Amino acid sequence: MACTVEGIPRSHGFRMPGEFEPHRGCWMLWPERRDNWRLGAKPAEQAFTEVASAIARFEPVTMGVSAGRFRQACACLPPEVRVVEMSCNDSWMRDVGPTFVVNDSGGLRLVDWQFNAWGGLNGGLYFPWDQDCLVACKVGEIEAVDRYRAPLVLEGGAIHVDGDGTLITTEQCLLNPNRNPGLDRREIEELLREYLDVRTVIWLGQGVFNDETDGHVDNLCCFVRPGVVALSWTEDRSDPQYPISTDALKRLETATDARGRRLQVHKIHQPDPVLISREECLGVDRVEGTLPRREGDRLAASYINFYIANGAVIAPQFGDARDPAALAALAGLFPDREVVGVYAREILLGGGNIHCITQQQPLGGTRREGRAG
Ligand code: KQY
Repeated sequence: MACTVEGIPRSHGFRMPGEFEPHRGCWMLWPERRDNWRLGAKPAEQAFTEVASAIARFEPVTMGVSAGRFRQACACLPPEVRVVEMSCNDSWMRDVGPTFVVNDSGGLRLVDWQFNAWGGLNGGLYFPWDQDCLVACKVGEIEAVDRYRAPLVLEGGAIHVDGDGTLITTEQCLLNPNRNPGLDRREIEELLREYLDVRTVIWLGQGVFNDETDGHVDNLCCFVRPGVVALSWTEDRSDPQYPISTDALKRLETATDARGRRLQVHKIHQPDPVLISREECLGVDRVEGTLPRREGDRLAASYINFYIANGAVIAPQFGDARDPAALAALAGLFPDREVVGVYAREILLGGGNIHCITQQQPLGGTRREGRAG
């Protein structure tokens, strides 16, 4: 059995590793909501199966599935994907799952954040979210990993770390009054330091235009390795994304990380605007309290929302003319990994992308040379 650990990870020698560090495997959740995924979630299930299959070529994948969908998910997924029964309100493992932390002697624990469905009753995306709140704990029980309960509303997609003391996030999300209204920037930074063992927090402003998560950083910018980030970009000055990306660029170029390095920023041009079609929005069940899908609404499409697996990068594709350039850019940034594109429009229609539906479980910590205490 796993237990709840009193105290804070930093003082016990635990830190959140970068996603590019070695993994034990990847966790996902099967699409659940008919008021989020169109056509009874059939197209989404196909897309989730493609993502799981792509990742499973490189590391073990576990899919959590609610009881009612269990047999059907088993029939869809390839045998190399482990399927476990796990209730959830929907399928966003990045946000409802644990954040794993490691220490230098092979220990692994997890941080179980507070979750309020991206804003609770003040702009949240659905109600209720009681089952989502149990997911991190259930993952810990299955893996026998002890957990810290963090007194902070935070989704995994709201942060990226370099594993070397630096975290990036957005003001739009983490300072949003619908997450932690009682905490100011300094108090939030202190909790991030304590629970993830980071020393430097780099604040970007807004997330990707129209991102319904209130601007998760994982759709805008991520670490490729310490000192190097990728940023979603547009050259179109009339696009509402332009001021967002230029502001982020300015902040990244003037920031220094926890080791005093200047960041190298690589721009990856976004696809042309992706809009919801009439047919797509008609396929979604309308339920009061869930963010409605409307014809013509722009989706927050970005190539940054990729998953880094052992030896691979699994990247979203949109059927856009810029898809090949994005894959080539990622191949240049990750020369030692295979870059695998997965057509991800169906995931985007649900409000996120590949990074949002995955959560890495790192290998237990290994001693890394040169790491400052
Ligand atoms: O991390 C994410 N992008 C989650 C989005 C939730 C969308 C619910 N419609």
